Amino acid sequence: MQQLLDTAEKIRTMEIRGAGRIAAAAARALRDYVEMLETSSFEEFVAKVEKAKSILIETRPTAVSLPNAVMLAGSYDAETVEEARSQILDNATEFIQNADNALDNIGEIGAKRLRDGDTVMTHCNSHAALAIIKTAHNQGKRIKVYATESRPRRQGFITIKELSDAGIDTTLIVDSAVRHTMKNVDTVIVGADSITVNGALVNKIGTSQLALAAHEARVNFISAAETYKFSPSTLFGDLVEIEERDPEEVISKDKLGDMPDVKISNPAFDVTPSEYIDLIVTEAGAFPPEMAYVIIKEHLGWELEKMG
Ligand code: RUB
Repeated sequence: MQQLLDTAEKIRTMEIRGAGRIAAAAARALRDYVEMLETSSFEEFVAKVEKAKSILIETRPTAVSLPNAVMLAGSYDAETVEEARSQILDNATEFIQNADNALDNIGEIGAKRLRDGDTVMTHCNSHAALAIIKTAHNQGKRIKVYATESRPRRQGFITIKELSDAGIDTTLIVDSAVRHTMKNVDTVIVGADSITVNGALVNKIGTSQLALAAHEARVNFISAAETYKFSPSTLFGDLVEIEERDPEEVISKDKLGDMPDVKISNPAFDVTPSEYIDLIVTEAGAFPPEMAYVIIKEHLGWELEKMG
């Protein structure tokens, strides 16, 4: 259990971050936990596995990749401990492998949308978005990238390191320079924490500003998202919870000084409506956001019928 708790803590504190990495880490933690789990009855096994799943799911509320990973990796239909254990080990291993392959496919599919000489803007740090940019670069296309700083946690610094290590022409901008810079951009590519059944994109705070500026400047706006980033529960009316993080991420109490009346708001994600999104690139193909229901139905197997 300690290892699973450690992973949960790393996800909560963002030592492990990004919807895809969170999902893979959770699937791995569950697999390792189940592999070693010793119980005296099937009922005890079920109770402990379900407890472990909820510990992982409760770490961060917005990225649907987390409950989807835990659901896909941790599913079983068995009557004995050994049967259930073996199914979970297989499902978790398959999830991790599929997630890895999905990134390669997203890179290949998305790179077709970039031309030699294109300038891309990206936000935060998304391995799916970067897979597209790196694949296009590896195909010999000359791609320039504007990467936003992404306050308050500055994940843009991770992005510029990854891009410059890959030899890609990279420029860092502050978040407030997005609209000013958009006139130089051909395509915006961002990741996804969740995509709702109506095709709205939930991603790092500020994503919707990129989308608005792209829309105004008639620049393409693409989200790169594995199919496990689509949210089945939105089909049943649930809203995606926007994580509100510690104000200390924005400004420390020391720096704030003597201003007890000042409140600080630190929403970690925002929502971009589907009308601002040209394309969602998944491992199963490139879809318009209006097709979100089909992805949920066909790739996550969560159909309306199951409500009954
Ligand atoms: C990360 C973020 C990323 C998505 C997609 O937020 O918003 O754009 O998670 O990333 P945080 P990926 O840093 O708060 O986790 O494509 O790597 O899954």
